[in-house]
Amino acid sequence: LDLDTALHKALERNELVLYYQPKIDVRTSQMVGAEALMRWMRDGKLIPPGDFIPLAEATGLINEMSLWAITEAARQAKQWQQKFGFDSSIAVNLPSRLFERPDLVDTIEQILKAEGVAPRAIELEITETGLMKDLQGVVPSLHKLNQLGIEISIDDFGTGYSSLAYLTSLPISELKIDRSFVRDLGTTPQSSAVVSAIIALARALGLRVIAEGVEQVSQMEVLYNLGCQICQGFLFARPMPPQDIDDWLQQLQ
Ligand code: G
Ligand code: G
Ligand code: NA
Ligand code: MN
Repeated sequence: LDLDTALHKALERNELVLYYQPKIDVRTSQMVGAEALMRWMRDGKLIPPGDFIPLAEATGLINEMSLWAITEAARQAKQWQQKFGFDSSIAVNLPSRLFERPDLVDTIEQILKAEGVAPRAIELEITETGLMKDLQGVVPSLHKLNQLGIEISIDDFGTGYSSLAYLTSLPISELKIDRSFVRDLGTTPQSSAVVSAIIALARALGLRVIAEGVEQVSQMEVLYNLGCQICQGFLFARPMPPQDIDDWLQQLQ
């Protein structure tokens, strides 16, 4: 079985699973959201996304997989709402090519209706590079998603080439500082300059800002001092199966 065929079957056979990584407000240490990250349970082994997402993107299967991820994340959000009163959102990664589907927004709206969750229960992450690659193609859908009440986060921010002027007109809610800048915080002065500029930009545009890939207390402290209070990374929690998030939510009660 080649990998492509196996991946098609994986989707049919429900072998894909979502792991969740908490987003933490460092002032309170509380979970204020989570990012859904795909895994493939293949023959009892958990395959990381790096080993199958690139192939799925190359073949186009990623579109179907992403719609599955939205459905699964919505179902999970509903369950956490009912069990724990969870009222923040789950972020799902969307590849930019999914925006080529003219029915994308309707499809997402229908998924959320069918799962019985409000649009704000789901947040969509799209990479800066993916966004800028096809701005004309993506922007109309972003506006429709925004009108529905679904928030958009720009992932890996700082690694692409955003037109800053254009950014002011986009219906986005969050900038997610790329982990490469976070990694170099404290070692190269340029990275704290970039992080500081992104935070200032977010402020000026009235957007939330979050840092990903936070692994060290020193990184968290620099981020906090520069004005970024929401962090995601191994320092707080790895991506984990939903049962483990239950424990986090239980503690909040
Ligand atoms: O979970 P992390 O461990 O290793 O993920 C590796 C890469 O795969 C990241 O770039 C992440 O954005 C991507 N990825 C993980 N889950 C999804 C998903 O559901 N959809 C898309 N498009 N990318 C994902
Ligand atoms: O931006 P993207 O969607 O690619 O981010 C998700 C990826 O980041 C996943 O592969 C996830 O496992 C990884 N990740 C999450 N926290 C950390 C961290 O603290 N350090 C590193 N190196 N990777 C992380
Ligand atoms: Na992401
Ligand atoms: Mn990212």
